[in-house]
Amino acid sequence: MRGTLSPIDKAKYAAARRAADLVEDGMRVGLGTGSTAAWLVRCLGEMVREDGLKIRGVPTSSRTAALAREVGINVISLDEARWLDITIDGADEFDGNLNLIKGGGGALLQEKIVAAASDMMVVIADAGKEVGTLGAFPLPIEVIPFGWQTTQALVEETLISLDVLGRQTTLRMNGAKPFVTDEGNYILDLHLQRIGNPRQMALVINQMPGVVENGLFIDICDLVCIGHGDGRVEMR
Ligand code: ABF
Repeated sequence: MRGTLSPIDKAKYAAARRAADLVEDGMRVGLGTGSTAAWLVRCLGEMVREDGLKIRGVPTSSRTAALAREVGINVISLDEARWLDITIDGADEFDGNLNLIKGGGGALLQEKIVAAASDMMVVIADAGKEVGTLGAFPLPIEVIPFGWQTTQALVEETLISLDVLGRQTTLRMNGAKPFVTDEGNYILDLHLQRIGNPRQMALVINQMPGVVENGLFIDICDLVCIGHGDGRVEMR
Protein backbone atom coordinates (compact mmCIF):
# COMPACT_ATOMS: atom_id res chain seq x y z
CA MET A 1 0.00 0.00 0.00
CA ARG A 2 2.86 2.39 0.84
CA GLY A 3 4.21 1.85 -2.71
CA THR A 4 1.17 3.62 -4.15
CA LEU A 5 1.38 6.71 -1.96
CA SER A 6 1.34 10.21 -3.44
CA PRO A 7 4.58 12.21 -2.97
CA ILE A 8 2.99 14.20 -0.13
CA ASP A 9 1.94 11.05 1.71
CA LYS A 10 5.38 9.53 1.12
CA ALA A 11 6.86 12.65 2.72
CA LYS A 12 4.50 12.43 5.71
CA TYR A 13 5.18 8.71 6.10
CA ALA A 14 8.97 9.21 5.89
CA ALA A 15 8.88 11.88 8.63
CA ALA A 16 6.65 9.73 10.84
CA ARG A 17 8.78 6.62 10.31
CA ARG A 18 11.95 8.50 11.32
CA ALA A 19 10.32 9.96 14.43
CA ALA A 20 9.02 6.53 15.45
CA ASP A 21 12.66 5.43 15.78
CA LEU A 22 13.04 7.92 18.66
CA VAL A 23 10.54 5.92 20.70
CA GLU A 24 12.03 3.38 23.09
CA ASP A 25 10.71 0.57 25.21
CA GLY A 26 8.88 1.74 28.33
CA MET A 27 8.24 5.28 27.09
CA ARG A 28 5.07 7.26 27.68
CA VAL A 29 4.33 8.80 24.31
CA GLY A 30 2.07 11.71 23.38
CA LEU A 31 0.30 10.85 20.14
CA GLY A 32 -0.57 13.77 17.87
CA THR A 33 -3.54 14.32 15.60
CA GLY A 34 -3.83 14.78 11.84
CA SER A 35 -2.84 12.80 8.76
CA THR A 36 0.92 12.89 9.46
CA ALA A 37 0.43 11.89 13.09
CA ALA A 38 -1.84 9.07 11.91
CA TRP A 39 1.17 7.61 10.05
CA LEU A 40 3.15 7.81 13.28
CA VAL A 41 0.43 5.97 15.19
CA ARG A 42 0.35 3.26 12.52
CA CYS A 43 4.16 2.92 12.61
CA LEU A 44 4.15 2.62 16.40
CA GLY A 45 1.31 0.10 16.22
CA GLU A 46 3.41 -2.01 13.85
CA MET A 47 6.39 -1.81 16.25
CA VAL A 48 4.14 -2.88 19.13
CA ARG A 49 2.62 -5.81 17.25
CA GLU A 50 5.68 -7.02 15.36
CA ASP A 51 8.69 -6.04 17.50
CA GLY A 52 7.08 -6.25 20.95
CA LEU A 53 7.67 -2.54 21.68
CA LYS A 54 6.13 -1.69 25.03
CA ILE A 55 4.79 1.84 25.26
CA ARG A 56 1.87 3.70 26.75
CA GLY A 57 0.28 6.26 24.47
CA VAL A 58 -1.57 9.45 25.41
CA PRO A 59 -3.74 10.56 22.46
CA THR A 60 -4.46 14.20 21.73
CA SER A 61 -7.95 13.65 20.29
CA SER A 62 -10.78 11.13 20.18
CA ARG A 63 -9.75 10.35 16.55
CA THR A 64 -6.22 9.48 17.56
CA ALA A 65 -7.43 7.48 20.56
CA ALA A 66 -9.60 5.33 18.30
CA LEU A 67 -6.76 4.75 15.81
CA ALA A 68 -4.22 4.00 18.56
CA ARG A 69 -6.49 1.35 20.10
CA GLU A 70 -7.19 -0.10 16.67
CA VAL A 71 -3.47 -0.61 15.93
CA GLY A 72 -2.76 -2.17 19.35
CA ILE A 73 -1.21 0.68 21.36
CA ASN A 74 -1.87 0.69 25.10
CA VAL A 75 -3.84 3.93 25.53
CA ILE A 76 -3.81 5.80 28.85
CA SER A 77 -4.97 9.25 29.88
CA LEU A 78 -2.61 12.17 30.48
CA ASP A 79 -3.45 12.10 34.17
CA GLU A 80 -2.53 8.42 34.35
CA ALA A 81 0.78 9.17 32.63
CA ARG A 82 1.37 12.45 34.55
CA TRP A 83 4.47 13.15 32.49
CA LEU A 84 5.53 12.02 29.03
CA ASP A 85 8.92 11.08 27.65
CA ILE A 86 8.13 12.30 24.16
CA THR A 87 5.26 13.72 22.11
CA ILE A 88 5.21 13.41 18.33
CA ASP A 89 2.71 15.52 16.42
CA GLY A 90 2.06 17.23 13.09
CA ALA A 91 1.88 20.97 12.43
CA ASP A 92 0.35 23.35 9.95
CA GLU A 93 3.43 25.59 9.78
CA PHE A 94 6.86 25.71 11.42
CA ASP A 95 9.49 28.45 11.21
CA GLY A 96 13.27 28.61 11.64
CA ASN A 97 12.90 28.99 15.44
CA LEU A 98 10.75 25.82 15.53
CA ASN A 99 7.71 27.86 16.50
CA LEU A 100 4.50 26.40 15.14
CA ILE A 101 0.96 27.01 14.03
CA LYS A 102 -1.20 24.03 14.93
CA GLY A 103 -4.91 23.38 15.14
CA GLY A 104 -5.90 22.99 11.51
CA GLY A 105 -7.29 19.64 12.57
CA GLY A 106 -9.11 21.21 15.53
CA ALA A 107 -7.18 19.43 18.30
CA LEU A 108 -4.87 22.27 19.40
CA LEU A 109 -5.98 22.38 23.04
CA GLN A 110 -5.22 18.77 23.93
CA GLU A 111 -2.15 18.92 21.67
CA LYS A 112 -0.71 21.87 23.60
CA ILE A 113 -1.48 20.40 27.03
CA VAL A 114 0.13 17.08 26.06
CA ALA A 115 3.16 18.71 24.40
CA ALA A 116 3.74 20.94 27.43
CA ALA A 117 3.78 17.86 29.66
CA SER A 118 6.52 16.15 27.65
CA ASP A 119 10.30 16.00 28.02
CA MET A 120 10.58 16.31 24.26
CA MET A 121 8.21 17.48 21.54
CA VAL A 122 8.93 16.33 18.00
CA VAL A 123 7.07 17.68 14.98
CA ILE A 124 6.67 15.55 11.87
CA ALA A 125 5.83 17.41 8.68
CA ASP A 126 6.26 17.43 4.95
CA ALA A 127 8.62 20.08 3.61
CA GLY A 128 5.71 22.27 2.46
CA LYS A 129 4.97 23.20 6.09
CA GLU A 130 8.21 25.16 6.49
CA VAL A 131 7.82 28.96 6.35
CA GLY A 132 10.05 32.00 6.83
CA THR A 133 7.38 33.79 8.87
CA LEU A 134 4.34 32.14 10.46
CA GLY A 135 0.86 33.29 9.51
CA ALA A 136 -0.09 32.35 5.97
CA PHE A 137 -2.02 29.48 7.54
CA PRO A 138 -5.02 30.92 9.44
CA LEU A 139 -4.36 30.89 13.18
CA PRO A 140 -6.89 28.71 15.04
CA ILE A 141 -8.29 30.14 18.27
CA GLU A 142 -10.40 27.86 20.46
CA VAL A 143 -13.23 29.78 22.17
CA ILE A 144 -16.06 28.74 24.43
CA PRO A 145 -19.47 28.75 22.68
CA PHE A 146 -20.99 31.15 25.24
CA GLY A 147 -20.82 34.63 23.74
CA TRP A 148 -18.53 33.52 20.94
CA GLN A 149 -19.50 36.45 18.70
CA THR A 150 -18.57 38.88 21.47
CA THR A 151 -15.24 37.09 21.85
CA GLN A 152 -14.78 37.29 18.09
CA ALA A 153 -15.36 41.05 18.12
CA LEU A 154 -12.95 41.44 21.05
CA VAL A 155 -10.25 39.49 19.20
CA GLU A 156 -10.64 41.61 16.08
CA GLU A 157 -10.69 44.91 18.00
CA THR A 158 -7.67 44.01 20.13
CA LEU A 159 -5.62 43.18 17.07
CA ILE A 160 -5.95 46.77 15.84
CA SER A 161 -3.27 47.67 18.40
CA LEU A 162 -0.84 45.08 17.05
CA ASP A 163 1.32 45.30 13.97
CA VAL A 164 -0.62 42.84 11.82
CA LEU A 165 -1.88 42.97 8.27
CA GLY A 166 -5.27 41.35 8.70
CA ARG A 167 -7.56 40.66 11.62
CA GLN A 168 -10.57 38.96 10.10
CA THR A 169 -11.80 35.84 11.88
CA THR A 170 -14.14 33.16 10.60
CA LEU A 171 -16.04 30.62 12.64
CA ARG A 172 -14.93 27.13 11.62
CA MET A 173 -17.88 25.15 10.29
CA ASN A 174 -18.72 21.49 9.97
CA GLY A 175 -21.29 21.58 7.19
CA ALA A 176 -24.10 23.90 8.27
CA LYS A 177 -23.12 23.79 11.96
CA PRO A 178 -20.16 25.16 13.90
CA PHE A 179 -17.24 22.74 14.19
CA VAL A 180 -17.13 21.53 17.80
CA THR A 181 -13.83 20.46 19.39
CA ASP A 182 -13.35 17.44 21.64
CA GLU A 183 -13.74 19.86 24.57
CA GLY A 184 -17.07 21.16 23.28
CA ASN A 185 -15.69 24.50 22.08
CA TYR A 186 -15.73 26.44 18.80
CA ILE A 187 -12.78 27.51 16.66
CA LEU A 188 -12.23 30.95 15.18
CA ASP A 189 -9.70 31.01 12.33
CA LEU A 190 -7.77 34.25 12.31
CA HIS A 191 -6.54 35.40 8.90
CA LEU A 192 -3.39 37.43 9.44
CA GLN A 193 -1.14 36.65 6.41
CA ARG A 194 1.96 37.02 8.59
CA ILE A 195 2.70 37.05 12.31
CA GLY A 196 5.74 39.24 12.95
CA ASN A 197 5.86 38.61 16.70
CA PRO A 198 4.28 35.22 17.43
CA ARG A 199 5.19 35.27 21.13
CA GLN A 200 3.38 38.57 21.69
CA MET A 201 0.44 37.43 19.57
CA ALA A 202 0.03 34.23 21.59
CA LEU A 203 0.08 36.13 24.89
CA VAL A 204 -2.35 38.84 23.76
CA ILE A 205 -4.88 36.38 22.36
CA ASN A 206 -4.83 34.12 25.41
CA GLN A 207 -5.61 37.05 27.74
CA MET A 208 -9.03 37.63 26.19
CA PRO A 209 -12.07 36.33 28.10
CA GLY A 210 -13.75 33.56 26.13
CA VAL A 211 -10.51 32.39 24.53
CA VAL A 212 -9.43 28.97 25.70
CA GLU A 213 -6.21 28.55 23.70
CA ASN A 214 -4.57 29.51 20.44
CA GLY A 215 -2.63 27.47 17.89
CA LEU A 216 0.74 29.20 18.29
CA PHE A 217 3.23 26.81 19.89
CA ILE A 218 6.15 28.96 21.05
CA ASP A 219 9.31 27.35 22.46
CA ILE A 220 7.54 24.02 22.78
CA CYS A 221 8.96 22.09 19.84
CA ASP A 222 12.46 20.60 20.22
CA LEU A 223 12.95 18.88 16.88
CA VAL A 224 11.30 18.78 13.46
CA CYS A 225 11.51 15.75 11.15
CA ILE A 226 10.92 17.09 7.65
CA GLY A 227 9.85 14.49 5.12
CA HIS A 228 10.37 14.79 1.36
CA GLY A 229 8.50 13.09 -1.47
CA ASP A 230 11.53 10.96 -2.36
CA GLY A 231 11.66 9.54 1.16
CA ARG A 232 14.49 11.75 2.48
CA VAL A 233 14.12 13.14 5.99
CA GLU A 234 15.88 16.24 7.35
CA MET A 235 16.12 16.96 11.06
CA ARG A 236 16.07 20.51 12.44
C1 ABF B 1 -2.45 18.43 13.96
O1 ABF B 1 -2.70 18.07 12.66
C2 ABF B 1 -2.48 19.83 14.01
O2 ABF B 1 -2.28 20.59 15.05
C3 ABF B 1 -2.27 20.31 12.68
O3 ABF B 1 -3.28 21.23 12.59
C4 ABF B 1 -2.56 19.16 11.82
C5 ABF B 1 -1.63 18.85 10.72
O4 ABF B 1 -2.32 17.95 9.94
P1 ABF B 1 -1.70 17.12 8.79
O5 ABF B 1 -0.64 16.29 9.38
O6 ABF B 1 -2.87 16.33 8.31
O7 ABF B 1 -1.22 18.11 7.78
O8 ABF B 1 -1.31 17.91 14.48
